Order: sequence, then structure tokens, then C-alpha cells
Amino acid sequence: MKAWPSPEIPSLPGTAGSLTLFDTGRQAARPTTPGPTARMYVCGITPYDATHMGHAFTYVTFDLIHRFWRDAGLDVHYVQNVTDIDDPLLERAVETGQDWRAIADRETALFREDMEALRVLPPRDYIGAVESIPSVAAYVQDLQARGSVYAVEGDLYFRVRQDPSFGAVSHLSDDEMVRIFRERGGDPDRPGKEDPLDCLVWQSARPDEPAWNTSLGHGRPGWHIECTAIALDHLGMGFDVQGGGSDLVFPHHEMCASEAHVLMQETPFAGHYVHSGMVAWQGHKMSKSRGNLVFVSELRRNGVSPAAIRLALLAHHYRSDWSWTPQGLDGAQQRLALWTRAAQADHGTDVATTLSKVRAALADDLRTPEVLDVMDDWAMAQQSGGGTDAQSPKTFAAIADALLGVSLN
Ligand code: 5CA
Ligand code: ZN
Repeated sequence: MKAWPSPEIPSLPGTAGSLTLFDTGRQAARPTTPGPTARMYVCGITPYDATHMGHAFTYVTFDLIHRFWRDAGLDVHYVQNVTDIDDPLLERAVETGQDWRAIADRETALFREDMEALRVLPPRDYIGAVESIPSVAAYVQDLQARGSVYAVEGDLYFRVRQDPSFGAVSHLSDDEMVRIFRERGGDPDRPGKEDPLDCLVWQSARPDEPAWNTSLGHGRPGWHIECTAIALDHLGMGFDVQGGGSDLVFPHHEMCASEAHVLMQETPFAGHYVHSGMVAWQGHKMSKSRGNLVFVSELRRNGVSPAAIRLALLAHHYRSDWSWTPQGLDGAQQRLALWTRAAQADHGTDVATTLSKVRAALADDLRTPEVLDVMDDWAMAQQSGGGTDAQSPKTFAAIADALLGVSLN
């Protein structure tokens, strides 16, 4: 699929060090150790509705990682999927009388516009589930050849326990796994399953549902194996970061990892499993299924600057759960005005310490609230005058742009 155009990234003096991120798998913050090309896979949208602030928070979080690595002089191979066939799309199609493909195309197009407006760096590979079906079918056959698949009424299930490290991403008890699996699209209670946690890798064709002819017969893929296949095809095993919101820790990222471990007979699937917190609105996690949403596109239509939206998101550490509020957006707009004034000055105080503090706070598990404080300090000092350096206001703007994706123009 086509991604979206990349914004320019200004270059900054000096270079960043290494990036430490909290790894859900190890339950600890650890340095990332990319080679000259850092490899990151982030789970993309299921395009049945517009981009909301929860999505924006997640993609801006991983954009900070992307930007940090670029600042460190690395090439970044970033892969993202689009779940352009799944139950929610088909349900929305029935509810609205539209074709599921038209919904997916429209909402994916809107997502691209939102990402471009938010200055999120595009993935190098932007891959749809539908276009990956032949690859998924081949991986399911590999799993079959390893004796890791069985059929229930024509649907194919992966034996999760074939991976000795199953559970090592989420660290949940069996009871918790079953409960969460049931909540998040799994089918632990289906009769005929060997283990309640075994996951669907191929669903045979249902009447009135789309299906594809493959080596596995007529049907469509299960969800997890799509991301496993896309990540393996484009990044291979042992890539640096597997990312998404914390609602994907279990079952999604656990299942993806186990499928890959069994397929490739090696570990790990990813070096770090990184998860952003959930954004709520009106007391509940923002979700398309609940319908309590604040859309990026709606704010943009109402004239809110994307830079202010980004600053509203960056005011929260990426691992915290938080609520979107109008006050948060007001605060971000004031901050944007402060920074913009400061960046427009003819001269200012030295910005080198600001840059090294910003890099250090980002390097330590993306401590963005501290980054904003450091930037505020420089901008406020600027208001009270002083400083003779003609370059520093421009460098300040370049820091905001290159590392935070906030354009002060
Ligand atoms: N297509 C799958 C991933 S393969 C999916 O989860 N799609 S999604 O549209 O539901 O979510 C897209 C991304 O946004 C996921 O990484 C998800 O974890 C994240 N996300 C969804 N809702 C929120 C929220 N309220 N707060 C933060 N992140 C969220
Ligand atoms: Zn995914």
C-alpha cells in the first residue's frame, strides 16, 4: 500500500546516544541495541472509522522512537500494517450498507492525511492484510508442516503451547489470559479446541463474507498471523521493537511472537515489546466500538493546529493511561504560542544545554513531560530577553521539529 509523504527532518548539532525503552516482555527498561538499520514494526489501524486521539498517541509515541534513531544517525526500517479485512469492518459494512472495501479505502486515506498532518514519519513498508493473504497462507502451511495446527469445523487453530515461551510477553496467569482473550476477539469457549487459548490462523469461508482462494482453501486469515507474516516478510526475526497500544499486549503480541518462534524455530521475535498507554474520553478507553471518540480530522477541520495536538499528546508519558480533555488542548495551544514566539526571536541564549537535556530525557524511556519542561525553560528565558546568539532560536525550532515532530513555522 502507499504510505504518506515524509516531512523534512532538520539536522541537529552533535548526536544522540542510545535509547532505553521499557520492554513489556522483560518487565524492565533496557537499552535498545539496533544495528546500522534499526528495525521496528508497529501495529496499524483497522480502518472502519477515523483516527482518534488514542491512535494518534500510539503513532506519535513510535514516531518519537523513529526520530530519536534518525537523530542518532541510524537508518530506520519501519513497517506498519493495515488490518483491511476483519470482523469490525464487515459489521460496519452491514450497519451502513456500504461495501467493506470502500470503508477501508476511505478510512485508510483519512488516516494517511491525519498522519501527514501530525508530521508522523511514514513507514518504509505500509502493508495491507488483504495483499498479504498468499504469504499468510504459506506461513500457515509451514505451521501445519510443524504439526502446530489443527482444524475445528474447517477453521485452523495454532497450538500456542508449542512455543515454550508462550506467556513471556504478557506474564498473565492462565485465567487472566482466558478472560482477556474472550474480551478481545478470541474464542476460548469454542467446542472442539484443544486449548482455550489456541488462536485462529485461518477461517474457512462463511456465507455472505469475503473469502480468498489459497493453498489452504477458500477463506480468510486470522488476525495475529497477519502481523507475524508481515513482520517476518519485511523485517525478519529479532527486529528491535514490536509496538502498539497496551491493549495489544495480550493476546495480539503474545500470539504473534509465539507463531514466529514456532515458524522460525528461534527466539526472539522482537528485542523489545513496547506499549503505549490507553487514552480515555468521558471516563472510558477511547474505542471505535464504544464510540466515545475525539477525531484528529475533526479537530483539524475546526482549525486546531496539528502541532498543538502533538503537544497535547506529548504532555503525557507514553506508558501512562490518561484522559483527553479540552483543558489539555488549551494548555498545548498556549505552549505552542510560547515556543513559536521564542523561535521567531532574532537572537537568544545558548541552546546546547537544552538540546542535550532533551536528548537525555528522550533516551531514558521517552520522558516527554520532562522534555516539554526543558523546552519551556528555554522559551521562557527567551521572553525575558537576553542572549546574543543569532542561531539559537533556529536551533530551538529545529529541536522541536526533528525530535518532537512539532513545527514552529
Ligand atoms: N489493526 C489492529 C492492530 S494489528 C488494531 O489494533 N487496530 S486499531 O485500529 O484498533 O488500533 C490501532 C492502534 O491504536 C493499536 O496500536 C492500538 O493499540 C492503538 N489504540 C487503539 N485505541 C487506543 C487508545 N484508546 N489509546 C491508545 N492507543 C490506542
Ligand atoms: Zn498487529
